[in-house]
Amino acid sequence: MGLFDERIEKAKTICILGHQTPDGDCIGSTLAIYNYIKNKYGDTKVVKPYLDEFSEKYLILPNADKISNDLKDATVFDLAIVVDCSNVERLKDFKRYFEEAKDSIVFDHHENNDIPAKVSVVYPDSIATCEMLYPFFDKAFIDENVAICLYLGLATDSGVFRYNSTNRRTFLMAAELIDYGFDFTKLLDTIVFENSLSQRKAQGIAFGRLKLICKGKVSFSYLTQSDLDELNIKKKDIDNIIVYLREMENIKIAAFAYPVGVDTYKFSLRSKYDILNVAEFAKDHEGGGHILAAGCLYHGKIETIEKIFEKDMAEFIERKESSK
Ligand SMILES: [Mn+2]
Repeated sequence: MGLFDERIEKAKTICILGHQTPDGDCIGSTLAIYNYIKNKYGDTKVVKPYLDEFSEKYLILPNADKISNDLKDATVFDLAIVVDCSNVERLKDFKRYFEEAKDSIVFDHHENNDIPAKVSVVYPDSIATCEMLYPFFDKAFIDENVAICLYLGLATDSGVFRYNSTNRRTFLMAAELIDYGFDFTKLLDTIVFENSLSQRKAQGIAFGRLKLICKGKVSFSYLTQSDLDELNIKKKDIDNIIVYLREMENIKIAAFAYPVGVDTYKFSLRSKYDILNVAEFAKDHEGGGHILAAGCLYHGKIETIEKIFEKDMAEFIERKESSK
């Protein structure tokens, strides 16, 4: 029995936690583990997945309705399993469940993971947390419900098998998973490609403001809180805008800013080149992430922040390009 099953075996109550504003890999990992434990142990274990609010489109995943955002559970869990999250602060208020738990294990592929879990399984070379998890599962208990969740994380974190981090292992795993027979076309249409009318309108506003900065090397746009209010759209519904900003010719980095508090903007960053490690940029601005995808914070009015960001980013690119 592997280290994962061993720890589950010993626990009667288990919580599963992931990073704030959970994405496909985070939700996929959470539910893959939930469904796996249910398959293997039935109702002999109490398993509670807790995540921040996420888009309803994820309800296509089996048992997504079991994920709770309740912060008042009095259970002190025997085991906390943390997925796809590099820092306890990114667990937001759910970190209490982690800190109180008697045992803990973290599965993550972010660089610089510093979660003080009893067992840390961190593979920065892995394309997705779902990819890392797969070999830890006892194959006898993987079914369609586990496979579809793992597939989602693998597909979303690889940009649907397009990012240059995609490799032979990614496709081999995808091939094994689709043999379980779920509808992967419907899955990706629902979660990745289809948009609501207000999402399209938000994209319209962001595209209207789109500009090239840093001598054409960076595509940049933003949405404000009043944009979100007017369209009655939530932050979780605008997380794909950065994807479109990245899909532009001749740029090296894409940046998209959106409000995360009063006069505080989160900048989502995507790089097209390894030498422009946006995680390194983000680390200097209250953020973090991966080489090609990261996020950071700026405080102030967007008109001011935009100029400061452009200056910081221009310096960063200059420094990196001159030292290569
Ligand atoms: Mn991930």
